[in-house]
Amino acid sequence: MAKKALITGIAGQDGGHLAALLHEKGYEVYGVIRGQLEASHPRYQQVRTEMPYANLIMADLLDLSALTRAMQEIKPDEVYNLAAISHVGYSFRDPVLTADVTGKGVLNVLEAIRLAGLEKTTRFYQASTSEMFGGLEYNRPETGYTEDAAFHPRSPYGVAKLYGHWITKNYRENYGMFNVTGILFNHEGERRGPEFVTRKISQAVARIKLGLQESIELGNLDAKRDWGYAGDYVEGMWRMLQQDEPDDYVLATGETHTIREFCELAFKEIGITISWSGSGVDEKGLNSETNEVLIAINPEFFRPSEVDLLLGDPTKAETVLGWKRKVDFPGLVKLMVDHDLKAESK
Ligand code: NAP
Ligand code: G4F
Repeated sequence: MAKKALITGIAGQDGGHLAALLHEKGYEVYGVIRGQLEASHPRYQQVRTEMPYANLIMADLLDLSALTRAMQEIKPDEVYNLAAISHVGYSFRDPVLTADVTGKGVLNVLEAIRLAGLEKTTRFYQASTSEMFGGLEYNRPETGYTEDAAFHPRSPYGVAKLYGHWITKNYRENYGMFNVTGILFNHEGERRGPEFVTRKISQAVARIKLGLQESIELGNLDAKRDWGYAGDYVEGMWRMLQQDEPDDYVLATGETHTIREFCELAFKEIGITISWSGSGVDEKGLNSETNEVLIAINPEFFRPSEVDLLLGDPTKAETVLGWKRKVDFPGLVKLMVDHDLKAESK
């Protein structure tokens, strides 16, 4: 009998990669999406076209009754809780909704599993995040954050995720549930939402090359992130649920790069070298041959508090799970720009 997997947030970046992976592995794939499952709704249409094999269920993470019904009907072997308000910048603007969905939503999914009487049989994955660490100087290990590093979230999103992280571990201890947390560092790719910085840059670079846009406005160029490829990371999620015992794992590359470096590499893909001039909000990224302004700073994209540096140590995942990322940083930038050049040419 095929195993059944239920993915909340199947319409998101990771949801799409994970659904494809599980389908390939022979799972019956179920996905939770918001909305009314109207055939005419563009979001529904898109998911339907991309994942014709997936069984879609309408439910909101805020709706315990809908989640419980889904658990009772499907009786999934594995639940991957990927749904969240996941944009850090947005979480400062809507902290209450972020707490409800990204924090308490996790409790709703765990309770739905228990109410359906599946707490001894269903395995649960929680999408925890490197944002929980906060990147502050005092808690920053030189070789990267491990599973045991101290947390100090710097955004309403990070705080909500920390609740989700601990309630997942708490239910593991209280009820003996097979609950794992994946503390994932940033992962990107061709499915990344355009509101995140890497995709914003790769789309802009493609559009600039095609003459559809003149320049791009960004916020903090000096923040550093440990960026991997989402396709590699969903493999790690699956491996976590196949172990004999539930545990917590960091997935990361062990390298960190600035937004500035991402810009430089992305423009290099279309044959442009960026030279920088000015500082602070007046800094500009220029085409080094023509002096045309391609990158400008807009303080609108600054955050009230920033995570300056994220660097993860994936040693545990590599040794215990046998997981290893395949795509490196230049490979990731190239993959995204190539994809957007094709997409924007259509
Ligand atoms: P994403 O693209 O933003 O996807 C999140 C999904 O959650 C979206 O499809 C969204 O639905 C859904 N959602 C939001 N609110 C909901 C609600 N109230 N009820 C039901 N569904 C709801 O995020 P992602 O990049 O795939 O990340 C997956 C998970 O990993 C998230 O929990 C994120 O916080 C976490 N994470 C991501 C990264 C990363 O670098 N990508 C790193 C660490 C952790 P709509 O499509 O309808 O908006
Ligand atoms: O791409 P970002 O919005 O991702 P961020 O904040 O690191 O969060 C992502 O990764 C987390 C894991 O560490 C996930 F938990 C979370 O769900 C999400 O997937 O911003 C990255 C950096 C930040 O320092 C931001 O200030 O880029 C900086 N940045 C500079 N200009 C910008 C922009 N970010 C965005 N979104 N837009 C800009 O114009």
